[in-house]
Amino acid sequence: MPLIIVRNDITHMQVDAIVNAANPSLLGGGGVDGAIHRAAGPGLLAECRTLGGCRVGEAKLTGGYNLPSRYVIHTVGPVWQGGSRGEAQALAACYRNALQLAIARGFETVAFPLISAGVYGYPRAEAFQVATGTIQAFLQQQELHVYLVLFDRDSFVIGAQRYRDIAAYIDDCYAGAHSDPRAQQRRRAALLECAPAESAPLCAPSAASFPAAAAEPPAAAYPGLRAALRRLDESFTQMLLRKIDESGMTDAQCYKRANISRKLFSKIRSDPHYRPSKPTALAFAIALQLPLEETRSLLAKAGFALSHASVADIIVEYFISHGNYDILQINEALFAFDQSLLGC
Ligand code: AR6
Repeated sequence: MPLIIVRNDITHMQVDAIVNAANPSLLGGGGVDGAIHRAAGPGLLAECRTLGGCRVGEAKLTGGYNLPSRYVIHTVGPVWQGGSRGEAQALAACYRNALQLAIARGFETVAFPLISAGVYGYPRAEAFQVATGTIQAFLQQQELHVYLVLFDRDSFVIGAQRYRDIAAYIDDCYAGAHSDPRAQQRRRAALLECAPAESAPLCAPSAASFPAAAAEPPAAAYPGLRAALRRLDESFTQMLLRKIDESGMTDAQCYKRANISRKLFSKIRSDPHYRPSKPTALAFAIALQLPLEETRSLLAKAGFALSHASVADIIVEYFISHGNYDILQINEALFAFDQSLLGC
């Protein structure tokens, strides 16, 4: 189900199918079309000649030849003519038809470029909105991993104003976290006091610091341990399932909002002691619209914290504190600041 935005050359994507932003002849061209034909080799052009072209908004399938992807879905985006000539509908049709073709062929992973946003002149921010909106709507009904592959490093995905706001928020948080020189001195002094006198490697315990192989089960060797283990706090999985029930959402609504695949969610649900990655735990906090304190509690269940030493954490905190729980927008911001995305 997830939509994943990545910065890459689409010809390097190892997926079931990459999508080509072609022209109606399907006989090659510049931009991503040229790159795909170069990487696939002459077999691709030979197969394209048999297809009889492709109309705007339609999608046709070929093999991937020398590409790492098994197939190529060719689609033709609209040429930008000012926006009032049905461009948005035509562009949305490109994504929908390519996605339907992928589902019909049983594909699990598909990668799209930003169709029409190059030679065809569609304004990039608007092309991006059509792409993400159409893919998201499709993924509400279908299970598929969709990559939106952006070639250029660009803040357009979140808009200049929001980019500036988040950058300012990050600056403030960093300033807050790093502007107390006395605290910094105390931390340094504490670190120096703990430093080993000799040049023993930090954090690498010597063999002698491990107890010899236990003759009896560990819990029996430490009185009270078994009882303490029975009093374990609510686990991540337990808290997650409780929060889903309290929210009134179904499981499927929750994992879809979290941009998490059904497979991963099933794994988490069936294991009371599952340890998710931090992006996964955060994605659920966002899907459940947890306020900051509860987000911290859910993260703590998985052994993580929200830290002002992490740009990604500050960005997530920015969105939560602004009451914005749209995971796509959060991921767009993380992408714009070169951070790992939530969910997946
Ligand atoms: N990987 C990912 N994205 C890429 C790559 C790449 N290797 N190369 C370019 N892009 P365009 P269009 C991005 O012009 O606007 C061709 O001549 C690029 O930065 O390839 O639909 C066809 O034959 C941009 O964001 O496609 C048609 O005549 C996006 O891909 C015409 O161009 C689309 O740019 C189609 O124009």
